[in-house]
Amino acid sequence: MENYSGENRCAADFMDIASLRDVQLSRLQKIVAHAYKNVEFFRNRMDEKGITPEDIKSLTDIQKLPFSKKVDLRDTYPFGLCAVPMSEVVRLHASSGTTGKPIVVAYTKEDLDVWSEVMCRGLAGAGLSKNDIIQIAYGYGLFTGGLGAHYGCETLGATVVPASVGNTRRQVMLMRDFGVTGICCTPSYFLHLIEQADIYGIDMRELPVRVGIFGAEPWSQGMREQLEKGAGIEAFDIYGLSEIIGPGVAIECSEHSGMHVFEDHFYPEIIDPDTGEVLPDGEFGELVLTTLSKYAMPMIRYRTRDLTRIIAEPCKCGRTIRRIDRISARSDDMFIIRGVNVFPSQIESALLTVPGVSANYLIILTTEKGMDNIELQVEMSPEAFSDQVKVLEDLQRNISRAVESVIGLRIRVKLVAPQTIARSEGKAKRVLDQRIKG
Ligand code: DLL
Repeated sequence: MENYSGENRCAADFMDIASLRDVQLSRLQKIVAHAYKNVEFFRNRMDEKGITPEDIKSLTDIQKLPFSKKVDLRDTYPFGLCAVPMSEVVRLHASSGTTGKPIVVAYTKEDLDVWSEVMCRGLAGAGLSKNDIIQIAYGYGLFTGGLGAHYGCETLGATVVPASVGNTRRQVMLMRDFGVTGICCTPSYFLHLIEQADIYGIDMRELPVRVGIFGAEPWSQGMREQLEKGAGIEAFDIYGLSEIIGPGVAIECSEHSGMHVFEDHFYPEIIDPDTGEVLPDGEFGELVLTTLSKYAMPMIRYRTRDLTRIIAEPCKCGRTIRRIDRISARSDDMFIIRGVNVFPSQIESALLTVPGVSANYLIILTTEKGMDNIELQVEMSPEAFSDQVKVLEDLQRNISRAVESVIGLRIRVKLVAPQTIARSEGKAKRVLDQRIKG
């Protein structure tokens, strides 16, 4: 990769701000012209607003451009947003979503190079190098996690173990036998790996694994502590989405105070999700991303639905690219219960402040006598597992209080024995909505 020194640093991450803004503007102008010329959807939307690519004279002019959304990808399924002929497309990925048709994303050879570059920069910033053996336990296939991490690790020059998801016993065996030093998977799956290793008599803390690259789903600080303590590793949060490129849009550095956005390739904005108004750096809202250098399927001002804020203050690591805060929630994940807006991530954060619980939980929404109810099923950690009623009651009360203090609603807590809540190999399913609709 150009400018990658092999010592955890890539010059592009440390560019002076004025040069970075120049790079962003010239890339933005080029990509908007490309999208306008080659994608009917973007041309129509811009024409409706009376905007032409020539109107983009400064970075703030991006605000004149129309937003795009997931529904636009669905409506143009499968290739309606492609900006190059199919002969230039070398890869397709798709994200299943919860309803209807998947959304499809396409890459040229150069787009794949950009993806590999950002992943490589991120992995290097997390302290990984060509001397590491990295196991990839994100799914390979249409999901972007596996292949995205794979190409990044290869660009870094690391030794890749392309394990994909599943077969947990074999995953643990490979980690031990190959002397794996880095692992990429969802945080919930890594928690499962730690637990299973324990059952097979392997203490993950004694294995050489020292770095975990975890993303694809929201996870809390409490979860980080469980993963780091349980495996003796340093955990890094990585963010991305298929529509923009896949994993590698942003990742933590070793300061762990937000994720650096590779903003020479992905331009971030935060908007008020209700009004669409652009918010100043530091304010929480919906993340909007524009791809500055992806040519097969450029995305202009894509509304991610992910809620966060931009951290513009300089990071201690010296990288000049700005950070985003941990994704606190996805606006689609929010549920409304008795008139109160609740995000699953709020429940996880509160839950994991209580000692003696594991990060395996399930939120079950039901209707009882016409009223919405939340039941929180929580697995106890094996150490805290007890048959003493008093101990269990205390724990239940502590969890209930901790959650109530955050969401303002009384919830029912049901403690369940270790290993009873179904594990997921990819993104964990945290909410079961069994409410009667209508
Ligand atoms: O999940 C890409 C990815 C793979 C990211 C591996 C990181 C690691 P999608 O399946 O399209 O792509 O889902 C994207 O997942 O809009 C967020 O809501 C959520 N998400 C991804 N990373 C994080 C994270 C991949 N670190 C959607 N924290 C995004 C919270 C995340 N949510």
